[in-house]
Amino acid sequence: MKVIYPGSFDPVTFGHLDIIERCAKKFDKVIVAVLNNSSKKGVFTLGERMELLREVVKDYPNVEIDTFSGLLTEYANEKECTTMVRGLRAVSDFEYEMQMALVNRKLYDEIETLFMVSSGKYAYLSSSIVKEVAMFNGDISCFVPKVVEEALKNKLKGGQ
Ligand code: COD
Repeated sequence: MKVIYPGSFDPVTFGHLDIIERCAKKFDKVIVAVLNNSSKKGVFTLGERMELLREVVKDYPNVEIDTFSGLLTEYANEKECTTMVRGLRAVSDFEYEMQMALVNRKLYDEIETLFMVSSGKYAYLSSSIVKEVAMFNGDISCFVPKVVEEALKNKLKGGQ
């Protein structure tokens, strides 16, 4: 079975990676689909986010890094894949995730969203928290892979 794991990944954290690794073990193919959103400027460019993801999943041959713009349901249709995976950290994620799953199914009735519960040790982790800690020179080594830590430090040094 093939699944799509969509998101912003700005940048990828150990929380995302945990979901990707668990999916790679359960499914034949995992497409990590990075949103290309020209109206919302992230810290990392689309190319940088994809490059970091490629680096951290390089040991998983069944994981592909791709990008999409516009509606996720249209992308899913193009990819002939009707199963989405989303991570659930806390009750606070649930409302947004439920809304998104229902809207997606309304747009494309074959779409199913599978929720994977976060590993307890990453349940507090988000890309935004990591960026905030890094901005104040906090230690982010337990939140993101080394390559992401370095890329984020370089970004912030460059004043971007
Ligand atoms: N542990 C477990 N899961 C985690 C963790 C963690 N620590 N951190 C993040 N996750 C999960 C998130 O819950 C999410 O499932 C996934 O990882 C990606 O997270 P983000 O934050 O990188 O990505 P999002 O949530 O911003 O992605 C939103 C989309 C880009 C998927 C969404 O906006 C979208 O599909 N946009 C396209 C337009 C569209 O189709 N809209 C209609 C749908 S409502």
